[in-house]
Amino acid sequence: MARRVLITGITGQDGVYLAEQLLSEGYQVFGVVRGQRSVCDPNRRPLRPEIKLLSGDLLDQSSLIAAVETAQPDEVYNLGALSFVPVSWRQSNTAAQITGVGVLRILEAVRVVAGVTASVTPGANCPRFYQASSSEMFGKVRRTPQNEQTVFHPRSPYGVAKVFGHYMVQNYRESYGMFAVSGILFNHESPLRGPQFVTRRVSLAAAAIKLGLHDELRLGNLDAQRDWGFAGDYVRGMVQMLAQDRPEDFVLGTGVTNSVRELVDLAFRHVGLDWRDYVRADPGLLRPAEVDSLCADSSRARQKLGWKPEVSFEELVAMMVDADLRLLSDDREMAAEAMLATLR
Ligand code: GDR
Repeated sequence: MARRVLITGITGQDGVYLAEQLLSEGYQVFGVVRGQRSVCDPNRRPLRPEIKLLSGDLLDQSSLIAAVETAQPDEVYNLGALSFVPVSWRQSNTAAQITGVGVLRILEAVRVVAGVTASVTPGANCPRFYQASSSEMFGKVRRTPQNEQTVFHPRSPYGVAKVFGHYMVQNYRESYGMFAVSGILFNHESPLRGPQFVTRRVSLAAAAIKLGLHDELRLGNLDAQRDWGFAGDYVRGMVQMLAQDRPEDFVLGTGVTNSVRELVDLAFRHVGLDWRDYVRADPGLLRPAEVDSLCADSSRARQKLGWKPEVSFEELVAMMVDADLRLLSDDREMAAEAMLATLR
């Protein structure tokens, strides 16, 4: 019998890569979607038809119980969230409900359907659970690099909500003996990244300007520094975390930090342009509180999981710019227009 997996956030970047990996390993994949499929599929790759989509919402407890009952999963990955950090200031309550309390709802759905109570044998017949925790939880860091022991100091409602979810996972593990783990993932990107995130915004702009479709790029904080890796490497790590003998949290990141300025320089140089001729700082894109710099210490994942990132920052940027050059050259009418609109 094929192993069964239920994924929330299946229409997002990580959901697409994870589903592809698990399908290739012979899993039967179920995805939770909110009534309708995501209309904005940046790379226009439809979800694989083998995936069974179930209606459900992280805001709605009973819909999650129904999804878990239907899927009868061996594993659950909670990748659903309001993942664009700036939105979490404008919709802080929704961010808290989806990104924070949503974790509790899906954990509770798993626990209730499996019939696990504090008095039952720990972990009995209960699906394994993966939570997408985030380096945004570290926020204002005093120590670098950051690992599983680093103290959290989130700087956005998004980060605060992720901390709540992170501790709920730990609490369900300790209260019920569930195999529930959090992967604390640093920024991970790909050609499937949504156009609002900085790497994709830059790769789209570099490609569009090169092709004469656009003439400038407005950005916020050029000094922000992130540890950027390739999403395909990170979903591999998620799967490895659920395959361990014992439930444990892991940090995944490259250990290499670059600034937004360095990202822009690399992307524009890749298409033979000087970024200084096109990039304009826009104070309207600054955040109320910023995470200045992040750098991962993923030595525990490297030792215990044998995980390591395969794609360098330079390769990642080239991959994303090349994909956007293809996207914008292939189809100037439809998808390209929608993508370009995000730069305006
Ligand atoms: P982040 O990703 O907030 O780190 O969260 P994002 O790409 O949005 O920002 C990274 C950094 O770039 C700076 N920046 C800009 N960002 C955006 N989006 N647009 C701009 O124009 C711009 N100019 C400068 C930001 O200020 C920031 O410092 C991502 C998300 O995927 C989260 O869901 C996830 O949890 C973390 O990564 C790990």
